[in-house]
Amino acid sequence: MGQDSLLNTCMDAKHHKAEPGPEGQLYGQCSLWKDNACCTANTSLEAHRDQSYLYGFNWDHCGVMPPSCKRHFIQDTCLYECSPNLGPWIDKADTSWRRERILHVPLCREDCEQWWEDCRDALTCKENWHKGWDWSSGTNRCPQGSLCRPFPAVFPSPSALCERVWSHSYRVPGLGRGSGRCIRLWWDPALPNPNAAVALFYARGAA
Ligand code: FOL
Repeated sequence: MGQDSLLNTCMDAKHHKAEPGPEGQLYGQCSLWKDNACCTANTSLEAHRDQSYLYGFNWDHCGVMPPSCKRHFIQDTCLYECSPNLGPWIDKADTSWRRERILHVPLCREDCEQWWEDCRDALTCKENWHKGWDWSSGTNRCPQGSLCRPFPAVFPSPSALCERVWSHSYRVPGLGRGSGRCIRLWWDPALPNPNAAVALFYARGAA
């Protein structure tokens, strides 16, 4: 694959647009991507809802997830649905609900550390949130035999959380935000998307 096809592209997944483009308004935390996005305005709104139509996923499967923690999962949803800069890490997926996935996106250390720290008081019953839930009620419930435990017991380190929760969508290579070599979940909304240059760097290496 040439480097151009890795840049400014959307994965072929459940809710992604065919091509990235400007969206006049994206909702809330997803507004960082409004200049160029793979998500529609409606997807950005749904990204902020509990048990949204996107995946019917229940963050509160072990009691209410603290808002300080939930905002990181919302931000992850925004990046996953909206980012046009994940091309170098798009991989085939053989699941019913998407043809492509992201694999081993190098997430900046600070973004992962803050996520883990802000989720210290949250509870979960599973390490991999992609598979193995009980969906019989229409939303994900903890499967029989899996107990709700504090996040630090399920995810002993920041990288354990970021790498394992979504089946290695991310890796955390220990690169800092300033390196220009890692993907950021958060940035100053007054600045342009810093991840475009990161994708360019990795697309060149992969070409
Ligand atoms: N964020 C990131 N960074 N990467 C992702 O891959 C990602 N994926 C989702 C949300 N945010 C993400 C989508 N989440 C199921 C569970 C979670 C989910 C999508 C679908 C689900 O239906 N799980 C079933 C198995 C379905 C199947 O594999 O066919 C289950 O057994 O629980």
